[in-house]
Amino acid sequence: MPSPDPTYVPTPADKFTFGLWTVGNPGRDPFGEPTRPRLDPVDIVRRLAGLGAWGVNLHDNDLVPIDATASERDAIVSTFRAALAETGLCVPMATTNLFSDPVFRDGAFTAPDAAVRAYALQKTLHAIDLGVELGASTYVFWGGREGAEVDAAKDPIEAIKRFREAMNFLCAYVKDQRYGLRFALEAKPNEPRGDIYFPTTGAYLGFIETLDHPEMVGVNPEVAHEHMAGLNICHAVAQALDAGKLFHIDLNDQKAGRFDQDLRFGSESIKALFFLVKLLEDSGYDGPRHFDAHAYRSESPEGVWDFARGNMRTYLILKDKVRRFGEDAEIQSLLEEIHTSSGEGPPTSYSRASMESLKSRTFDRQVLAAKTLPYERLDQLVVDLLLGVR
Ligand code: GCO
Ligand code: MN
Ligand code: MN
Repeated sequence: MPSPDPTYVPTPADKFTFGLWTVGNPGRDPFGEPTRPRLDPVDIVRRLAGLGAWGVNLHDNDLVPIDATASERDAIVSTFRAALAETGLCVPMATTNLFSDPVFRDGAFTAPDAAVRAYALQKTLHAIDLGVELGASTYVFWGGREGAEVDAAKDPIEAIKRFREAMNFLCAYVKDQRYGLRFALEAKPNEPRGDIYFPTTGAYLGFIETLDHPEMVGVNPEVAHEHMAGLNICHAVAQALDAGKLFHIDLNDQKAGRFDQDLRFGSESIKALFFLVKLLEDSGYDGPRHFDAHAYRSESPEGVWDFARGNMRTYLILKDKVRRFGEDAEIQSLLEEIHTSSGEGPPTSYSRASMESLKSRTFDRQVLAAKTLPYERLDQLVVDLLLGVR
C-alpha cells in the first residue's frame, strides 16, 4: 500500500463519489420544512470536483424533473454534461426515484396495482437510458416503497415474484440495448415503509441467484441500513465480496436502533468503520466509495461542504490506520500467535481415507481449550491506534 498523504486530502484516484441528493439534501424531515435552498446540479458538480471527489451519482429526478418535456430534458442533460466535461467528474452510478411521487405510495415494482408496476418499469427504462447517456456503469435499485404496513393487504411471496419479474425485464433490456451496465440491489429494513421487502444485503444475495441473469446483478450494501437492522456491516460486505457481488457501496453512519440517519461517514461507529475500510482496502475492491449521507439539518449551506470534506477525510484517516495496523509489530505478532493452530487441521477435501483418519483421530479438548486468546490486548491496541495514542 503506498504511503498516504498525511494531510488526508482526497484525489480522484480515491474514487470518492456523492449523490446529487446527498450534498443537495435541503434538510427536510418528517417534522420540518427544508432548512437550506435547493442546489443547482451544475454547482454541485463544480464544488465536488474542487474538493477532490471522483464522481457524482443521481436519481433521474435529481437532475430532470418528473414532468419535464423531452426537449427540457435534453437541455438539462446537455448543460450537466458540459459541467462534467469541464470538471472531469464522472457519473459512475445512476438510479431511479421510485419513491417520492404519490403514484408509488404502495410500491413500484411490487405495487398491487398492475398499471403502477408498468409505470415504474417504464420510468426505469428512461432512467437507465439517462444513466447510460451520462456514462454510468452501475445501476442501483433501492426499493424504498417496496414494502408494507398492512401485511393483510399483500402477499409477500407475490411481492418477491413481482420484483423478480421487473429485474428480469430490466436485465433483458440492458442486454438488448448492449449497455455495459450492472445492477446493484440496495437493502434496507424499513423506512419509509413500516417494513421493506428484502431487508438485508444477505436477503438480496439469496434472491440474486433466482434471476435470469444473476451475473449482471450484485449488491449495494449501506452502512446505515445494516446498522438499523442491528447487523455488522463488515460481515455483510464480506459475504458480498466472497460472492463476487460487491458492485457498489453506500458509506455513511448511523446509531443503532434509530430512524435512517444517513450521518457523515465515521461520525459515530469509528471501530466498525475502521474494519469496513480495512476490508475494502485489503480485498482490492476497486469500485466507487460512495457517500450516501447528508449534512445535519442544522448545517448552513456552506457547512454542507465541510460535511462533504469530512466524509472523505475520515475515510482516508481510517485507510491510514489500516496501513498502521498492518505495520504494527505488536499487533502483527499477537495476530500470529492467535492464528497459530494447536495441531493438524481438518482434511482439505473429502475422501474415504481422510474421513476415516479424521474419525479415528484423538483430540485433547483440554489442550485445545487452554490456548490463550489475547483479544483484550489486541482490541486495546486497536483502540489505542484509533484514538491516536499509538
Ligand atoms: C435511503 C437510501 C437512498 C438510496 C438512493 C439510491 O435510505 O434513502 O439509502 O439514499 O441509496 O435512493 O438508490
Ligand atoms: Mn440510507
Ligand atoms: Mn443508500
